[in-house]
Amino acid sequence: MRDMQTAEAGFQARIDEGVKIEPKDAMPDAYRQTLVRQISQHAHSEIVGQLPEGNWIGRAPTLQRKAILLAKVQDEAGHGLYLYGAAETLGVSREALIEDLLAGKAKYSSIFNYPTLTWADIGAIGWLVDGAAIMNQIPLCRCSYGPYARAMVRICKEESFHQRQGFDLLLALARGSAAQRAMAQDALNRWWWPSLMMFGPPDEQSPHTAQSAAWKIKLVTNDGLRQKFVDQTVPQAEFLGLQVPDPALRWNEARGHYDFGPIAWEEFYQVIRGNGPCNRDRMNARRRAHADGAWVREAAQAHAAKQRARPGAAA
Ligand code: BYC
Repeated sequence: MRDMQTAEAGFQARIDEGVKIEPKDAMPDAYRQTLVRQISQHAHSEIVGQLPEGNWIGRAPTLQRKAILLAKVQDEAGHGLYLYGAAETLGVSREALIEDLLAGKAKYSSIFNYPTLTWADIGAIGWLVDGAAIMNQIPLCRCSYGPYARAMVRICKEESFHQRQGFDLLLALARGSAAQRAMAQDALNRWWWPSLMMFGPPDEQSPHTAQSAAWKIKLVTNDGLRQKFVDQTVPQAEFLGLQVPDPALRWNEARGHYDFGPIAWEEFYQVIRGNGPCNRDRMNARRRAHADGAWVREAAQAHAAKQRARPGAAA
């Protein structure tokens, strides 16, 4: 018992000094489990996150927009793969993580349980959802676990392109006809509050924040990031000429931040319990895609096995 306490104190001291933890280093089991939980949820979010946008690839209004959207959705698949790779360095298998997702045991981001009803929603996802994702992920580039922090560097670069393409799409609509402006406004109305929920529950209701902050997995709290996101995004909405759907939103000179209205946390908890508008559709689509891809996985494994069995192949 005393040995364990000494080991944990030693581990915490390394974290406090800013040392990066690497896969072969000793680490408390709870640290490992927290990372597996967070990184795998993050990976699942990237994979499920392809569905709402993928829904519009065949309906993009121009060839250029279609090429951009296709590239963005492919990037999200790549992010999922880097993140599953980062989780595997903690001793879990990708297959087991994916099984947990398909069995409905693992979470993915609440935001992907909302529908994409119009083309403007693609702009709103890029601008708001990727914007919120970057806000959360920039600090993760400095988190204590080396493979996660390094995966985040590339992901953040790509998310930054995603955010800009979303803003550019909405700018085109905002400068277009009255009907296009109305479509952009309607998308902002529907995506604003779910985007604020992406940062997770308020700090005082967040069971994991205190420990994750001590381990430098979380460098900024849920509420801290949410406030930064509001402060950054409101002037962008003004530039677009769109109205943020919050009558309580106002600049607070004394705080140097925007004040904003109450978030409907009951909706958030319903969504993460599986009762959002699209939870069932998303999981059914994922399960179907996984089953349809079985032959590709088998072929890839058979090819790898054949390569390994070649005379002269490295043992
Ligand atoms: N949705 O104590 P808390 C993207 C859960 S995708 C669902 O604050 P934590 C993109 C939380 O898991 C963006 N569940 O937890 C892709 C916990 O439940 P469990 C994904 C949520 O972990 C495609 C419980 O609520 N980004 O970039 O300290 C296209 C209590 O919460 C949510 C990441 O995953 C939610 N929104 O903090 C476009 C970033 N929020 O596990 C974009 C990495 C909370 O005890 N993750 N919960 O059952 C994180 O930074 C943290 O995990 C969170 C939550 C801030 C999300």
